[in-house]
Amino acid sequence: MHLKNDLILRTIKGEKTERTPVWLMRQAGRILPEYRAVRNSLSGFKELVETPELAAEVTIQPVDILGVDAAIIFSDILVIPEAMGLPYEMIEKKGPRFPSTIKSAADLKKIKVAGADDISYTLEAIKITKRELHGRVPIIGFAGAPWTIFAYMVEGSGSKTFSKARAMLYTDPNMAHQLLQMITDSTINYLKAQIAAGADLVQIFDSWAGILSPVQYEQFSLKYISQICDAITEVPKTVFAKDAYFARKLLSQINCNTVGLDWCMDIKESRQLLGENKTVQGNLDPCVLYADESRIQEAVKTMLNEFGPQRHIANLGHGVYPDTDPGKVRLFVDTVKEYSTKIR
Ligand code: 1CP
Repeated sequence: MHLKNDLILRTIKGEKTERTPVWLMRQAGRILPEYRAVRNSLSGFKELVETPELAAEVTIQPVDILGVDAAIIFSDILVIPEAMGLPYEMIEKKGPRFPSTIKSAADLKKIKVAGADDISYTLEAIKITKRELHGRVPIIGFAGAPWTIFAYMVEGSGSKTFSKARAMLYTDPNMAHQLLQMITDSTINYLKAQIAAGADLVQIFDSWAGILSPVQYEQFSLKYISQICDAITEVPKTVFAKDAYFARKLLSQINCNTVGLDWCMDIKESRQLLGENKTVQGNLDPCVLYADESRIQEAVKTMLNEFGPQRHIANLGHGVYPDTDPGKVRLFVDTVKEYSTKIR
């Protein structure tokens, strides 16, 4: 279907655009009362993820209410472990938990490489979203980076240190590589199926990139992200490696189109390290949105001036925090739209 708003896709190609495109990581869910209304009518998060009509509804809400330039499909990175045979629970107000985890080589025999059929609910949600959006904005498909998924499968939940997951890189690196390869193959199958269902671009979230040493990052994370980027040739790819400031030079060399920056990464230095062929995304501190309106506008303008008018997709430096006022998010979006038009 013809896209009425393809600003993001044109920006990714390096074309001159009339303004800077904008969306927010974690824009679907979390902040909107309209989302909570849908969510509270159900047994929990998983039911929403697994009910395609409702997942599509909350995917489209931010497009209608916030005016963003893309819809990101409502799902979670943890659908991949579940599809591989390691189910998760989502504990209210606490986060994900895996009743069983990967501890030994024997555990690898109990899981498999996931195929697209194992996550049909999200694919169906993308198809419905595509139909209902009528080409208003592109749809972003996504997956976790293999290292970040590995971290949850071994650790069993969120963690400050992910010490079980990191320990395995020393105690049994061969097994770690086997698991990472299985996750990578599953992720390629899944992303290709998302694209076939209608995703116009895809983002890989490496939320726990920053807890590895630079050498480990190259061996245990980037290697697999790079395989995914090489395998996905159908649509543009964005890699967001949170806290991996040490990896920016390496990221310039892999086959992705866009690199996401968090707010601790210097914008000009990142541009230099990434080179002229990458589009960059980010990177306002999500905490800016707790400030008063004039400060928010000021911070957004400073950010836009630093990135410059081309090859920039405006976003936060991580997901929007759940208690952010949707009015402030709307102000962020509107300020990007207005001010970026002026600096061309
Ligand atoms: O915009 C969107 O919200 C789209 C859907 C989306 C995305 C892109 C969700 C829904 N989760 C994610 C990605 C995701 N999930 C990441 C990568 C991005 C990031 O770093 O924020 C990670 C690490 C997760 C894992 C996860 N899922 C956590 C973090 C646990 C930890 O280690 O601290 C949590 C709390 C979830 C639950 C979750 N996922 C999504 C929502 C809306 C929720 C909250 C559940 C609810 O109350 O409804």
